[in-house]
Amino acid sequence: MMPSKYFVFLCFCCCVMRVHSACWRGLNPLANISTPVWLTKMQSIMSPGSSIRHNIPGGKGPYSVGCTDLMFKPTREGSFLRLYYPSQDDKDQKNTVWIPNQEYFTGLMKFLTRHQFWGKFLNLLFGSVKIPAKWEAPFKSGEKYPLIIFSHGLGAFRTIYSAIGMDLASHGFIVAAVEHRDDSAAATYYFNETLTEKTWLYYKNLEEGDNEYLIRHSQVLQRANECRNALDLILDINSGKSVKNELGLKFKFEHLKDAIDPNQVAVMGHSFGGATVIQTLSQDKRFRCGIALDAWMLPLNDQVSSRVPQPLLFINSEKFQDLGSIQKMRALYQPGTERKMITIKGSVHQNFADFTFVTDDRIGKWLMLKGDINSNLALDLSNEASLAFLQEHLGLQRDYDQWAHLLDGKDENLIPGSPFDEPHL
Ligand code: 8U6
Repeated sequence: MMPSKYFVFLCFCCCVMRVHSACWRGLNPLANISTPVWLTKMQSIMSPGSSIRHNIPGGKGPYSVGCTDLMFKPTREGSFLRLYYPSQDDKDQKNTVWIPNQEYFTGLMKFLTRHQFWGKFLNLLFGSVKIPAKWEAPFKSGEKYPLIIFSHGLGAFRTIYSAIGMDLASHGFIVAAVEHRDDSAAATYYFNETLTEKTWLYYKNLEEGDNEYLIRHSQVLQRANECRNALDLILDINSGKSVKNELGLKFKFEHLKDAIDPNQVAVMGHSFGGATVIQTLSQDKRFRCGIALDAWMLPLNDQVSSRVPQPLLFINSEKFQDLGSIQKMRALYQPGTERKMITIKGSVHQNFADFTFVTDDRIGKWLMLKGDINSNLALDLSNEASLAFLQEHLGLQRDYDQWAHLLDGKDENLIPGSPFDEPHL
C-alpha cells in the first residue's frame, strides 16, 4: 500500500526539516545529539511549517474532554479500552499521550510490511504527540450520558480514532474505544494471571493459501464479542459494581455510577470496525443503532443482512468502496429498517483515523492518509452527521438535528448514497 520510496522520502523530508528548523533557531543540530534536548528538537520538526504536524483536533462541543484507559482482567480474554468522557473543567490536568507505547509503531510497521527501522523512526516523530483531552481528568457527574462503543480498523488500535472520540465526548457522549485481541490490531498487550508478565500481540499478516474470508469472518465474530464484553463491563460500572483496572491508574470509575442511560447505547467503527458494527448489531439488541465509517464488508456473511433491525448509518469515503461492497450494504436495506448512506467527496479511507491530521497535505496524500478534501472538514461532516443520527435514534434532547440535512447528503461536499447509485431523475 505504501511504496518504500515514500518512506525514504518521508525520512528525507523529516531530516531536512529537522536541520532547517534547527538552523532557523540558530542551533547547532549536532551539539544536541543523543541528549534529551535532541529529542525536544526532534519534536520541533513537528511544528507548523514542517511536513509533520501534531494538531489532532479536539472536540467542538461544549463539554471538556477527559481520557483514560481501562484494562479489565489481565488476560487476553479481558477487555482493553480507551475512554473519552465529559470531564470537569480542570486546568491542572495534562493532555493525553496519543500513542503510549513504542510497540504500537512496531506493530504498524508489521501491518504496513516495512522494516522495523521505520517503527523506531515513527516513534521518535510521533511518540510524544499529545491529544487535547485531559488525562484522567475527573468525570463530570450529575447527568446521564449516551454511550458509544467504538471499534478500530485493520492494523489500527484503540488510540488512533481520538479526533472522533474527543468530538463525541465534547458533545456529551461517553466513548469507549476497544482494542481488539483478534490479531487484527497493529499491536495490543495483556498480562498473565499474576500480572508478572506483559505479552505483546502483533498484527498477523495473512499467509499464502489462507482463506481470507474465513479468517476475517472469525475475527469479526471475536470483535463483536469484544464489543459486547465492553458494554457488559461499562454497564456493570454504571450499576455500581467496582472493577479493578489492571493498569493501576488513578481514575475513579466509581464516579460513572448511574452516569449512563442503558437505553442509549450505540456502536460505531471504521473499516473492519464498520463490519464489526454490523455484526455486533445483529447479535446484541442492547445496541440501539450503529454507525459504520467506510465499512469493509468482506468479513460479513450474507445472512447478517436480514438480522439487523436497528437503524444504521453508512458514512463512506469516495475512493474506498466498490460496487460489490455497496451492494452488500444495500442488502441491509430490508423492509421496515432505517438506513442512511452518505459519501464524503474527495475523501480517502484513512480520513477517519488520526494519522490524517499529523502530516501536511503533500506528504499526507503520498501516504494515502489524506484525500483532496481538507481533513478537518471531512471529519467535521462525519461527526456532525453522526451526531444528528445519534440524536434521532437514541432519542436525545439536544440540538444535533441542526445537522440532519447531512444525513440526506445535502451539502456541497457530500454525495447522497454512493457514487454507484442511479442518479435520481
Ligand atoms: C503511513 C489503519 C501510515 C501510518 C493506520 C498508514 C497508516 C497508519 C499509520 C493503520 C491502520 N491512520 N486502519 C505512514 N490498507 C504512518 C505512516 O495508521 C488506519 C491507520 C491510520 S484502516 C486501514 C485498513 C487497510 C489498509 C489501510 C488502512 O482501517 O484505516 C490495506 C492495504 O489493507
